[in-house]
Amino acid sequence: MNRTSIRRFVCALVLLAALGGPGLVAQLETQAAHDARLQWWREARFGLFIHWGLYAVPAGEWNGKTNYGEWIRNNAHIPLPVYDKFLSQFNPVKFDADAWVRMAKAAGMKYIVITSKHHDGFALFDSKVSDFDVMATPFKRDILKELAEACRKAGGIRLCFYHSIMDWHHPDYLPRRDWETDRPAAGANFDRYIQYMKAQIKELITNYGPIGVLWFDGEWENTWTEAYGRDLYRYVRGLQPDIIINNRVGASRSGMAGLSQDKESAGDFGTPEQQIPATGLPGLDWETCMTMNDNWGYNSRDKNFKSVRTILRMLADIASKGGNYLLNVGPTAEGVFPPESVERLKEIGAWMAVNGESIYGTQASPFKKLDWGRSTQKAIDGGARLYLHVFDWPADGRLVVPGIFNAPKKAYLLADAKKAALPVVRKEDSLVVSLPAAAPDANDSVVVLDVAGKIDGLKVSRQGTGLAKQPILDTALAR
Ligand code: H79
Repeated sequence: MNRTSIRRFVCALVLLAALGGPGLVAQLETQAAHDARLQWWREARFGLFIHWGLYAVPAGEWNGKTNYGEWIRNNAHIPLPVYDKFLSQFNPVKFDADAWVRMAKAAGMKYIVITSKHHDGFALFDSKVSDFDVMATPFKRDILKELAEACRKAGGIRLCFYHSIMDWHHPDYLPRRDWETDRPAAGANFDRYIQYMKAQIKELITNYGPIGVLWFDGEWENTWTEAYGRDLYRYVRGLQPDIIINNRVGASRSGMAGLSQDKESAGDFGTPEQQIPATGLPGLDWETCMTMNDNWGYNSRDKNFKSVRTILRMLADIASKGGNYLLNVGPTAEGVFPPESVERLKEIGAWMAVNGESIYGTQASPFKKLDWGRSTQKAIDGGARLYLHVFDWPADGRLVVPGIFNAPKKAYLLADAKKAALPVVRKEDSLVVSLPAAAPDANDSVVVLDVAGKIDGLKVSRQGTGLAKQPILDTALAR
């Protein structure tokens, strides 16, 4: 075997291991029960991530350096007693849970994942087992309670929590940061830390539930094991049987690609971070989480926001590969979303209002590659409906859909309320749709193509090749 084929072989092995079955999950439920539990999440496709906590107070700046985010305590080596002072400065008087939920819903998002606790250990809720919580700030309002209320009132959107396993604040958490000389580890007891974490999780599920997803993170330190992960997974499912839990509950994630390597590992879905898998991952549930600029937590200087075009094309790309998109906002210490985020959410919502049907409840593309964009699909009566996401509107007005052997039934623009038929002809193994001269949307125009029977194309969605070295941003998306 040459180098390339060895690499391919290893990739295939990794993929097979990942596809090998749900392991722990299979012990707890049948495939049908599993599918029923994940159904809302698979259909949702688009969610809002919110990173909010004490780190919003310094807003990315410490001792003249301005490139910090939610990791500021660790990266700027801020001693605990100094960081604790942010407690008295956290007073987000402009926080309006209803407004946040309204913005997420208007953007077409179906769930919100907010940091109940990030690595710094600060709880955004009223925790009876911790003094390092929002009730110890001048704000003294249970933020998660207000969000849970707002979601319940609004309907159609699920509240979910991000909860960090790693904790830089709790005395029993181990290991200490290697730069921390003022916090001796003597006397710390990691099992006692786990009891504390479980107590907080019980509060989250009992007082704010039912919740959609419990999204763990910070599982990579050597104190956390797969056995702890399996135990935690069972514990959480025991508290709320229909909850969904990400794969970072366990200890077998492979780096930022976010997919579990061990088929026995705990967790319901993979979590690629700041990247989109190069291809679809048949049989795997996954969600790409991504920042809108370069930081998760609020950084007042970070103006490197992705364009609406990039975000929308990423959403289509991810859906075309069978994944979800969890897009982040980092609110300010006053309690508002940065204006750049508000603006983008609005524009995304305008596109979703017209084209949401091409995202929600869709399946991965049947095509290997589409030069002009991406596709998603849905089963319909007697056939399949293809949603052709056209990024590059063909100058000659001919949209070539390659490698499809089904008979065409009807084509129209999703933006056309009248659904006026677009002519479709067969040319060898392609269908060719005749398009109007102007694209209805400069970022992503969706053409609906209904065909008879199941799609005879590839069963695997591919766009790009290989799982290794996945690009953070497929540059074609940003063109
Ligand atoms: O909450 C946001 C970030 O603060 C958090 N995850 C998102 C959702 C995050 N924590 N760390 N990182 C992101 C980057 C950390 C990467 C590493 Fe590793 C941890 C490199 C080595 C240890 C993860 C585990 C990647 C490889 C192994």
